[in-house]
Amino acid sequence: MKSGFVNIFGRPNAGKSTLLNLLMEEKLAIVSPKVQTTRHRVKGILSEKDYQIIFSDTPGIIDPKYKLHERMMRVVKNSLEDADIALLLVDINDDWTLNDEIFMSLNLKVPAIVFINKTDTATHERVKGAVSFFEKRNYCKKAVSISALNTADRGEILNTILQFLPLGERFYQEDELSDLPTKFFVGELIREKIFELFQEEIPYHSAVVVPEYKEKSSLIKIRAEIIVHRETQKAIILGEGGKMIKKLGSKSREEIEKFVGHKVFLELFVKVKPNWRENELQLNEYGY
Ligand SMILES: Nc1nc2c(ncn2[C@@H]2O[C@H](COP(=O)(O)OP(=O)(O)OP(=O)(O)O)[C@@H](O)[C@H]2O)c(=O)[nH]1
Ligand SMILES: [Mg+2]
Repeated sequence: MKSGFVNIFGRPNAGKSTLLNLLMEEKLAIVSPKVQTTRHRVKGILSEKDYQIIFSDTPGIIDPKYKLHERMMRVVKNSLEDADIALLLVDINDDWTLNDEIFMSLNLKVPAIVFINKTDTATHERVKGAVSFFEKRNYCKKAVSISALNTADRGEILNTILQFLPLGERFYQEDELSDLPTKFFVGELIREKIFELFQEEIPYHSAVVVPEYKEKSSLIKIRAEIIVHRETQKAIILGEGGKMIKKLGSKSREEIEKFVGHKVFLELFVKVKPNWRENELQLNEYGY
């Protein structure tokens, strides 16, 4: 039996959350074309007959500008400490040298596999170049080119990881998928729709909390609050005559129903908390 923690690191937008979802064959982590989507560590527990892998998706590595960012980078640091294997993810179209500098600065003490992602968007030559660039690096045990959007790549990715996974017993029950409560995923799915529907600073100035999640016989009743910095942002989220929040509500509800496999009644509220990203108490309250 093999078992261990396999934590995914990389720059924002490299495709870390997409990779977690591919490996889990389940949408556990939210994804968007915008940077800095992920703010938490999201564990995905993959249990098979002869192995258990506890994957962790982490926030993209950045220079922190706000207390929120500092908390996000703390998540990265904690994930570095308990990893058995580090998966370093690079967008093939990103600056390789910059990625390399970041990977070196992590001072990894565990085997690292570099996955060069989004190879569906690059030429064969460029892919070969990236593999040979990274496989020469000291921290890199193996460099593999992948596309996290291509389900056909899942088998090879898993086989590569299994080569480095330590022997050991399971850490979690076989039927556990994650260590986070359903409420967390509900909040994240709403946040994903905020990334999809709103532009510029709005997704970055928003947090979502779920104070109520009640299972009734015929449906699940959920109350969620969207926290923003300013009244003007609240007005944008509400939209003219409440048009936007209605759209956000129905898109979120569809995703949540898919996730929980049940009919959902979702109520959304918008609250203004100036500068919540810099407020320790509010960051605690919102789960960061
Ligand atoms: N073409 C292509 N797009 C991809 C691939 N993998 C991910 N993407 C896209 O890249 C964007 C970013 O993906 P995410 O999974 O959110 O990236 P992330 O690394 O988790 O980003 P942060 O959470 O912001 O750090 C999304 O639009 C994905 O659909 C891939 O293999 N090929
Ligand atoms: Mg992510």
